[in-house]
Amino acid sequence: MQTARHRTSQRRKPDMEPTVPSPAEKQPAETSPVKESLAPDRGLQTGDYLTTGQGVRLPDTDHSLKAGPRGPALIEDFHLREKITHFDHERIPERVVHARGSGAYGTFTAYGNAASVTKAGFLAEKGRETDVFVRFSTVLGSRGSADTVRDVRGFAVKFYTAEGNFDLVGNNMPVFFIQDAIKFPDIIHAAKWHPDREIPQAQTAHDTFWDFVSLHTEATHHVFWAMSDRGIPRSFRTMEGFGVHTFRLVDAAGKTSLVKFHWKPAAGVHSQVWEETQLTAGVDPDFHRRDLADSIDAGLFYEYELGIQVMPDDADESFEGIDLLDPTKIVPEELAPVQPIGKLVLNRNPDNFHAETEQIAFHIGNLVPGIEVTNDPLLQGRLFSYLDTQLSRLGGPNFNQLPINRPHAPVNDNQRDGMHQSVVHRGIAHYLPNSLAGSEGPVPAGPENGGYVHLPEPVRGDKVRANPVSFADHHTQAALFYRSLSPLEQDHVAEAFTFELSKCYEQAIRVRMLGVLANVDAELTAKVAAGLGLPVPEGKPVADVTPSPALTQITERAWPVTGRVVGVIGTPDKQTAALQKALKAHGVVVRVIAPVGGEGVERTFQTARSVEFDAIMVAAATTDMQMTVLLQEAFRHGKAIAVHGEGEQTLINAGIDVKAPGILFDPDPETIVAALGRHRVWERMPLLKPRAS
Ligand code: HDE
Repeated sequence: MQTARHRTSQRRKPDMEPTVPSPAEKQPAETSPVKESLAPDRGLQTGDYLTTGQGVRLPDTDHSLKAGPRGPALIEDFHLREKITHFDHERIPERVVHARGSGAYGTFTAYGNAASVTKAGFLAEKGRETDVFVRFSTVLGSRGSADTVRDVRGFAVKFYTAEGNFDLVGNNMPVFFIQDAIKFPDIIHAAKWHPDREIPQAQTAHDTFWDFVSLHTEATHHVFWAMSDRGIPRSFRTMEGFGVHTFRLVDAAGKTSLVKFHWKPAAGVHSQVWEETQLTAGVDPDFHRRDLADSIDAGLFYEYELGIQVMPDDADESFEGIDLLDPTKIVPEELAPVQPIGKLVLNRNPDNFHAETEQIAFHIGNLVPGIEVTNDPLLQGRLFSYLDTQLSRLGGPNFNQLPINRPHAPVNDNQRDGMHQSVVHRGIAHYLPNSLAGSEGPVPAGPENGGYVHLPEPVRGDKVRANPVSFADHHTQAALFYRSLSPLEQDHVAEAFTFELSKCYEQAIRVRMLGVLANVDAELTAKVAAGLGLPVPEGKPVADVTPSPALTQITERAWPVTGRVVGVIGTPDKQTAALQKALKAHGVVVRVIAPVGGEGVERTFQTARSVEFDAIMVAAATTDMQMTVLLQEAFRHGKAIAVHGEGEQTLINAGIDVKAPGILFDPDPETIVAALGRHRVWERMPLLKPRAS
């Protein structure tokens, strides 16, 4: 039987048509298939007919060549062998960390004020626009794991600048687990799945992770971030990004500063709640990547500002007592404000996940003049790792020729040959110095011609395997972070530690980790110990810290609501239709949820789940069990619920207290927008039934 696809292609080009091109069909010389195949972005997918990889036209791709209809298959079937062989090799190794990700293209526009600290043109030149590709990722899970797990998120940005590629390969947390790159294999071995069964997937709630962390206190500050709401972002649109390390910027006059890079989301920093993340992982494992792609398709672009904290480049490379080479420390924004230096808008989806998002190769050593690295020992090791890992992931040294990795600046590197070489290099003198290439060949560029000249820093020291003493305090900034959070966020941290440690099998690990917490904060330790049913250990909690208000994400501020999703239960009437129109004008996505499908209905009672929506509007009476669950979850997760007409009865049927905060009767659009802008109805959260102790 023929497939639909086969029939379609037959309709377009009936079988009786000649399979060899007529003279009129032959393409003119300037667009010959040979030339097209050399245009790297076009690939080989040209012409009207299905062909083999060798360009031979094919009459049938559904039946292998057999000795009679009942077989056996014949080895001379070059089409069968080629098709299956290619398929057998379609996958490449996933990234050893950050395997699951999704990305988008965008434009970065410089404000120009960074000229005071760097000569890097894409930052210093006011109004200069630079193409970028951003890949967001989780760290621990495999490529097919869920988006909404508790984990660090990667925030890697490739700037295709006129001076060459610059990669800012950051995370959504400003600190890291370890201080020295040599421990990276250890922490990742401990954090990923257990090697015997490859479980658990994409999470840290297991013995080896907490074993490592409890034995290795430099991870303490980082796990506080991971256990906080930062570990479960609402979307990539609502998370900050951090360069983590301190970089050294050089201005046009050669003056240097130490800086930390920050991405500030225009939409504010918002997270899911824990139960919501778990439900989402089942209902829509692609929640974050879907939101990114759908938002861009709808023109609801993600926006961020790039900012820098600027610190003087003093001899001891520290600021206000904080060692700037220690990647487990932040510089509180109150001590060094984040100064915005440019804007990033993500405005184009990739066309092909494999070619673009999967094959993009970031490298922390992709630097341009005006940006230098520091001696942060974590950063130093990364300078080795990123190039190296591409050799096994992308299969050889020519991955820079892939369209997604190719600089938007001229490349003339004298590199030749190697696996998957796609350039037909000309000439014989691919070395320097030479007297044969004449004016064709590349010449070294001094600083006057934009050459990258490393800062001539003196380097001297005894060979040692040791850390500076200033790296030794592993607890103060964990306390600083925890005590800067709102009480609700602090509760979430306590619940997350309790949940994760409860998932360990070994009691000794729980006890040891409680001992670590006891050296940070007594109240937190008591809460976690109570949850675990363990005695509160003695410790030396951090005494006084000055909190950093910039670290809390629950504030009075109402943020822009672009891309937020409101679910409307019931067929819209005139009143709700007007409300929907007004919400859409704010960039809110409105989805109608009706008993069955029909025009304008995007979800049915059977397919809708609460986790897809940031707020709900109930405009119909129903006792449908799934709507009851949806409303109860939305209520429990602190989402605003707008009520129209018979909708009140639906809430009562679901057992929801209609007098609770955030139940909005016949609200005008501005009231809903204000509620969405605060992300959740925070006042409702403490009133929800506390967990039985
Ligand atoms: Fe990475 N990291 N990393 N990392 N990292 C990789 O590179 C590594 C670190 C980060 O979307 C790998 O191409 C070492 C810090 C992101 O493609 C690998 C160390 C930060 C991504 C690698 C670190 C990051 C990676 C795996 C300790 C935040 C995803 C595949 C010295 C500032 C990039 C690849 C993408 C990916 C090594 C620590 C961020 C193996 C050895 C700190 C966002 O090269």
